[in-house]
Amino acid sequence: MKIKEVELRIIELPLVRPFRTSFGTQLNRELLLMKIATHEGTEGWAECVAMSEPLYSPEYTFACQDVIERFLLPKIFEQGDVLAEEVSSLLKPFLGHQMSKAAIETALLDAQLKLEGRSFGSYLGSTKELVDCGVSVGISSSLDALVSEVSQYVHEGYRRIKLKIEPGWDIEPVRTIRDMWPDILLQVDANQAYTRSDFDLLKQLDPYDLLLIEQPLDEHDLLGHATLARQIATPVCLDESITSLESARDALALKATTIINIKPGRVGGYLESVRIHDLCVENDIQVWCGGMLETGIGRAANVALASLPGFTLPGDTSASARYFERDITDPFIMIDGQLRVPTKPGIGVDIDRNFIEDLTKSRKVITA
Ligand code: SMG
Ligand code: MG
Repeated sequence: MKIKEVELRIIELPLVRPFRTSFGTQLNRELLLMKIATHEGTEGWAECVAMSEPLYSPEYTFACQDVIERFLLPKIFEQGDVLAEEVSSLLKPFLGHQMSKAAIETALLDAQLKLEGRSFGSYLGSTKELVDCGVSVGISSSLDALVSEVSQYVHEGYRRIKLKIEPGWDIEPVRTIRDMWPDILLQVDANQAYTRSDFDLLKQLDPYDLLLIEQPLDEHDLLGHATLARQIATPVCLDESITSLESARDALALKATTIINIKPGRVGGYLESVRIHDLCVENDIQVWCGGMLETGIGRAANVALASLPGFTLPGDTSASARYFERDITDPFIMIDGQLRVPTKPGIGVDIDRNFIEDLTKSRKVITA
């Protein structure tokens, strides 16, 4: 592919309800959209999943725009003709910035697959037409509010509930939800909110038959996770700590994780995600697809990824209505707890350009 120009646009969409995690509360989803126009005549789209502040990971929207503009795109332009499959090795000299790199690789892949007339799912190795959906439930203002939110999701058909937890909001909410729904698939996510001195507390989650506990400790504390995993019955699942195939391999070897949450942005793209998926399949490790409050663009690609055979647990791939009143693509509608994998060429969604225009905070076009 030969890139003609790249459009970087920061948009902001209101969330249908505030989303509170152990690191903060979000009312809106600000994100960076990328559109790549190629000399071959196709257009590729991607969203960069970084948040507006460096709280989930070191990346944040404006820094992504900066690194993309200042370092990553010039390197790609220098290459002239470029394939999506070459992006990660071309950008390897620049350390970190996985979400920014993932956006470039994904937009190129979208453009490339549109030219080939091939869908994202078919290219990645999809084996399913439908994927099971879970939903991530933020920290609530009260147990009553939590019960009412979970109850709504259960009635809508979500096949798995994930509760965000933090010190002071853990055992009690889990007990409440487990007592009300004894059979539902239930898991928790701490986003690094605990320390090595909290193991006794986390052990108190053992009776509630949780599928897993996601990222209880600091992202760099693999040894702490391995120690915790030996002391509690709930399986430990890493999210923030897994930033590449190598880190996944290390975490598995150390037994710091027994299940992996794959988020394409966090690991540098969908191609690295497939490599991690393959590693997990070889080692009989369950995987599921994480979420970053994506719009329909990122969701479409995630749903395609989640349809690979190793994704055996429901993902944080919820319906558009879970996040936004109105999505920037044709909405993802959940039927019987599942989303349909797009089959049109590329990412395979129709983009609502007029709506994107209304949501735009800044726009920049960079010519190759
Ligand atoms: O996309 O449904 C979604 C959000 C899922 O909880 C979710 N993501 O740590 O897994 C996680 C968080 C990261 C984003 S929180 C703002
Ligand atoms: Mg998580």
